Amino acid sequence: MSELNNIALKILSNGKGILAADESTGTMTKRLKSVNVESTKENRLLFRETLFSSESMKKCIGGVILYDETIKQNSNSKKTIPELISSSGAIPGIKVDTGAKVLAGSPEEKITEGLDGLRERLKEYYKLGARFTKWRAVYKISNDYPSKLSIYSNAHALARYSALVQENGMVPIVEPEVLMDGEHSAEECFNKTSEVIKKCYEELIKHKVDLKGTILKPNMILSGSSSKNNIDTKKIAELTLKCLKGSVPTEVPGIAFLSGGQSEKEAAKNLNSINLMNDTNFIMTYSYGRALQQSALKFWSKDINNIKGTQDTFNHRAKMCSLASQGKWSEDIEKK
Ligand code: 5MM
Repeated sequence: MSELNNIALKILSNGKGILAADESTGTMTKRLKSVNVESTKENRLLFRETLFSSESMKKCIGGVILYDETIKQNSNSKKTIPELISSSGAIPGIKVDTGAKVLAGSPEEKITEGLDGLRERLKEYYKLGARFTKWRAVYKISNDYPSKLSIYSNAHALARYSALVQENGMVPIVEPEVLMDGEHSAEECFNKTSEVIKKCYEELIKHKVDLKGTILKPNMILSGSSSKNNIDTKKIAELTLKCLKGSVPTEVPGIAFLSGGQSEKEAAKNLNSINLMNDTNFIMTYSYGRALQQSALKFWSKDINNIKGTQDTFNHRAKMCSLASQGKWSEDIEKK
């Protein structure tokens, strides 16, 4: 088994998933402002370090995606942040794209940038302790979108990124996020997501990426957030599995979903339904940002020195996600 495949399995197996704590400073500032906390370097570190030293890191979190600022910081215990994460048995990862920018040729859409100088940055991140990376492409759904241009150009960038990451001894997370925004139906989300994912693998294969050493981070198949035709969790699981079975090559070891604006509870419930029905060999787990952090952030904002209370709140969420990744979550456990 290849070293990269081992890393991917270590991150995703045994009821573990990924904590996406890679908000860029702009996004983190929005999150902190929403709970009336000033977005200083110290506060961003304090919140993140509080999560990274929680008990649930040992049982529920296989990998943490960091942002450039955080991977270079030291924790209170004088360990570097990657050392702190590794000390609980989790693997440090790093977001390496530089953001989604206007796509020339289709200005309503976005192309993710960051390929220039990437090889050099990867070498630096490896030295800092990263063993996996993340690159996120975003697609919106409407009558005309995503366009063929955005589907192709983002897939091409994801493939070039993945090849460079493997060249440097790390596992690339391939994140093509079809956004929830809009009035579209779940069937439209299914069709567009399938097209997007198939194109990504077409490009990854062309670029000779070893699929066994990659992780897919997709959206679940949901109806648009402004749609009036919501589908139930069973249908979400059915469509999500059908989409992934039809578009993801079997060599890929695992799939770690993004939460994409679902509530914490929805994200756990839907992942649980997916695992109850999972008849594939793919590990199906989480790579949640908001759906792991929201309640903890709210709690923390009331008293940023209440480390224990914040960690208890985070531990509960992490446990719910971990149970969901094994099909063992329930409404009753959620309330405890
Ligand atoms: C954690 O948020 C990441 C986005 O940060 P920027 O937009 O600032 O770059 C994001 O990529 C995240 O990893 C995924 O979208 C999953 O997060 P959610 O909150 O959707 O689970």
